[in-house]
Amino acid sequence: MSLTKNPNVNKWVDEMIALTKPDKVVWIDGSKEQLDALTEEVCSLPDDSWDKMYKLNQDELPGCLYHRTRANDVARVEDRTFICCKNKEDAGPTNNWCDPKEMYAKLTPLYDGVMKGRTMYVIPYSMGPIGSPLAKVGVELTDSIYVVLNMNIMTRMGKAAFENLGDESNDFVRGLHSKADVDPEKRYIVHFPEDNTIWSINSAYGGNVLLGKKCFALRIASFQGKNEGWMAEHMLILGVKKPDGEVKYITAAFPSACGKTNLAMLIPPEGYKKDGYEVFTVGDDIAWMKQGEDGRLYAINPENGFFGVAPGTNAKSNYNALASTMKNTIFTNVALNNDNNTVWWEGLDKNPPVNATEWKGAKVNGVEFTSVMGADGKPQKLAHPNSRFTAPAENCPCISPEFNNPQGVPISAIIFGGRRASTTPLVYQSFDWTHGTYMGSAVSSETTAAATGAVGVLRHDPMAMKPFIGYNVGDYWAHWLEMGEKLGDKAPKIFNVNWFKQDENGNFMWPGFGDNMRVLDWIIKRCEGTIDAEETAIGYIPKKGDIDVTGIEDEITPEVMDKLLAVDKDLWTKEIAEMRRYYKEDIADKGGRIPDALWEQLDALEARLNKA
Ligand code: GTP
Ligand code: SPV
Ligand code: MN
Repeated sequence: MSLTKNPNVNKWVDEMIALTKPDKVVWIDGSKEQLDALTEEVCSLPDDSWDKMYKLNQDELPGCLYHRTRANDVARVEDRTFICCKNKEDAGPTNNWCDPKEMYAKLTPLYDGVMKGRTMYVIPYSMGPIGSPLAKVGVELTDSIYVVLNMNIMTRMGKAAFENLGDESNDFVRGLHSKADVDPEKRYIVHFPEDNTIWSINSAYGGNVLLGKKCFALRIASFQGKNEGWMAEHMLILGVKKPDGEVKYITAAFPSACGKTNLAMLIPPEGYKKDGYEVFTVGDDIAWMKQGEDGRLYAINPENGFFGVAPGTNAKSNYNALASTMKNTIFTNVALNNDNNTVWWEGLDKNPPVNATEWKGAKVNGVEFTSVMGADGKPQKLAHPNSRFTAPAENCPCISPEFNNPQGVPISAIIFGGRRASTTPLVYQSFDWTHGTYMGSAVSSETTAAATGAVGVLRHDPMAMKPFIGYNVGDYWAHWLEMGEKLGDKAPKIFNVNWFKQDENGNFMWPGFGDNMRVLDWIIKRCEGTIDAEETAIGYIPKKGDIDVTGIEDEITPEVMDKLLAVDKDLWTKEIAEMRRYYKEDIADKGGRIPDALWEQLDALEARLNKA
């Protein structure tokens, strides 16, 4: 029975029932009894069922569950992701586009009767704290219990979301998901921004099916933000508590699998801890930001949990993330240790289980699995490189006391970054907001396993939003410039970082992780105006000795620091030439409406570099 009187919701749900023809419809109220019953049901499915979940060792990992997706369904599929608005130009050159009428006509037969013999779950959810002026409501219809249980972790799910929507509002995002077919050629992740609608079919991977996340909170929300005067960004939000007790809030946009979760949960090095520094997590992936009454930019995390990359997560690299996964967490595509029914992934520790099940479901008893070579000639992995945990934010030992603050937190600095083996220094600061917007537009990064396709290829990923901007990228940049004008001298300062610079031997030069605190420290001091900087052609960089290396002097000698902060004229000349090509060929020539101010920034950067 429906959980709301809202006729807009009920009419749409009825239409989708008529289309997908489920045997049964269950409205998700979010109660413990209902979720417990669904957990029992999904864990009692036969082993070969696509929705099958397993209970893990309930003494060591209470409330934790395990799931494997199909081997061809383990990451976001950008080539099958569409923005369908009336005018092609409004989708712009970074999106696949199709006319909405045509796309509805193409997908309707795929959904027709797709839930016959299945149950439809109606999931009401809020992105953002219930009652926050920045929060928004979505409803996802799905035939997957795995999706319901994940949405329960990632969003504020249940009846309260309908109470927030009210009995009349039509301002909710309509999501329809079905996992009908394993054929990746029939997989579609489709957004209709002008209809507040998302249709996702034939995937079970998180980024494609937890529709509150990338689909709503970035692609649809970025479009809403443009129209309503706020911003939806692929950014973590953290608070740094300083020795004087003040907390400074920072957001950072890095592409997928480039270190947001890690930075958001950073543990400062010993010296900083002793001085009283502490880091609090507000969010690890998405920020919704709006100007507050005092004129500053405020951010909320629309999510309620972390959908984090498992490999590489360990007690040393990210203690807080690991601790977050110790209860009520869902693990997807990691390996099972069959001796004690717990989970394992590469980088967790140096003891891969021998009696294991690898991520595709094969038992590997008795063999040293990591010495088995795959078709690519590389050692096979027990866990998929994009295996993930879905963990409740409340589990995080360093969750911010402001996590549920409906007003959000005031942002002092915005950081861009990516994986760059060369060229980009460890840190630099923009001259102003407009220059910072240029810097964001110029982010490029080596690709990772978070999306299907080749890994390690340098690609442009403006503001780390390339796969997530729900409209024309040029208009998106214009929106950034407009926000800067509105914020004026209260705008956050803008920085760029690169934790991934490599030496001649291809090793990372910077220790990263907790030691990134040393860079945050410089950034905060720049925001406070308490530290000077060196002006270069590309922006402000730290003066010699201004990045504190106490405790890592052996590794980060002055020579290494010089290399980390170097602005190499030849490399930057190439970078600028590539940016001209990118702006012109990839964006402007393909209908990207680049604001004049950004072309001027590129010209000015080139002129400064030529003079240097
Ligand atoms: P998404 O969830 O896909 O958006 O990823 P993310 O940006 O949150 O990335 P995450 O923090 O999960 O890190 C991805 C990978 O980068 C992991 O393998 C980390 O171990 C690695 N990583 C994170 N921070 C650092 C760092 O400072 N230095 C180095 N070298 N690696 C890092
Ligand atoms: C990303 O790829 O940026 C993620 C994981 O955060 S997913 O939700 O799958 O998009
Ligand atoms: Mn992400």
